[in-house]
Amino acid sequence: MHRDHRDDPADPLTAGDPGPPAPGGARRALRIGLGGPVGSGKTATVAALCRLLRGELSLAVVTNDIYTTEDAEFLLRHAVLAPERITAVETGCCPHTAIRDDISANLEAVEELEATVGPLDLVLLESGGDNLTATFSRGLVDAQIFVIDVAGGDKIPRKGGPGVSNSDLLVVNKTDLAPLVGADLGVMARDAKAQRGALPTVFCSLAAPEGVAPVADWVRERLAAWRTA
Ligand SMILES: Nc1nc2c(ncn2[C@@H]2O[C@H](COP(=O)(O)OP(=O)(O)OP(=O)(O)O)[C@@H](O)[C@H]2O)c(=O)[nH]1
Ligand SMILES: [Mg+2]
Repeated sequence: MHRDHRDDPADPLTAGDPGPPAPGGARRALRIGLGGPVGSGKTATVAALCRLLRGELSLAVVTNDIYTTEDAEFLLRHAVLAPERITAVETGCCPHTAIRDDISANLEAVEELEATVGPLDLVLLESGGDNLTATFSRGLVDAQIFVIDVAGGDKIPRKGGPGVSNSDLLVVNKTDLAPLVGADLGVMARDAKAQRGALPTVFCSLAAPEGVAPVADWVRERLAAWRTA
């Protein structure tokens, strides 16, 4: 018999998960995961989202790095949020293990943030940079963004994988570099559509002012839907 893993309090995937929200999404913050290959622009996206949304939302961030806390330090150095709103998880293992298989350290980090700086509207969780197969457990995040970049080659959407094909939002970043690396954005758009069907894809350059705007618009839409769920 099929069972929703959220039903099982002993399930290691969801231990500590507060479960679905109360009507109006008031019980806890919306959790959005950002995954994608090394260097595609996940931290840059988190930083830009924080700068754009911090005036309108109560935000917090959890970063994951394998051996360091470098991404959290970057966000702290650039003061994108107050320091108490940024937590680093040092995974010490393959990044996708900590976001998919044993999510306890990340869940603990989110719950600690909710307890210390809450109530929060939104928690962004950045995965360590990984390959095309990384995905977040649905017990950890409510929605996931997969960030790729044009410098990896315009073949990446065609190669598929769960992040490219099934993420709730595919971000194709660094469009400013397309002419320099010979990436055809039209090909990337066509292949992304073929892999994703109706799921949304946005193209952006975080090197441009307000370049994160299409991602922020999508986050606002998700949050509005969460609040009325
Ligand atoms: N030209 C250009 N550079 C970018 C853009 N977005 C990010 N970068 C640069 O790309 C590099 C990697 O960006 P990060 O945000 O650290 O990438 P990441 O995905 O978080 O990397 P890991 O966490 O190490 O996997 C940095 O030097 C950024 O400044 C963009 O749109 N255009
Ligand atoms: Mg990063």
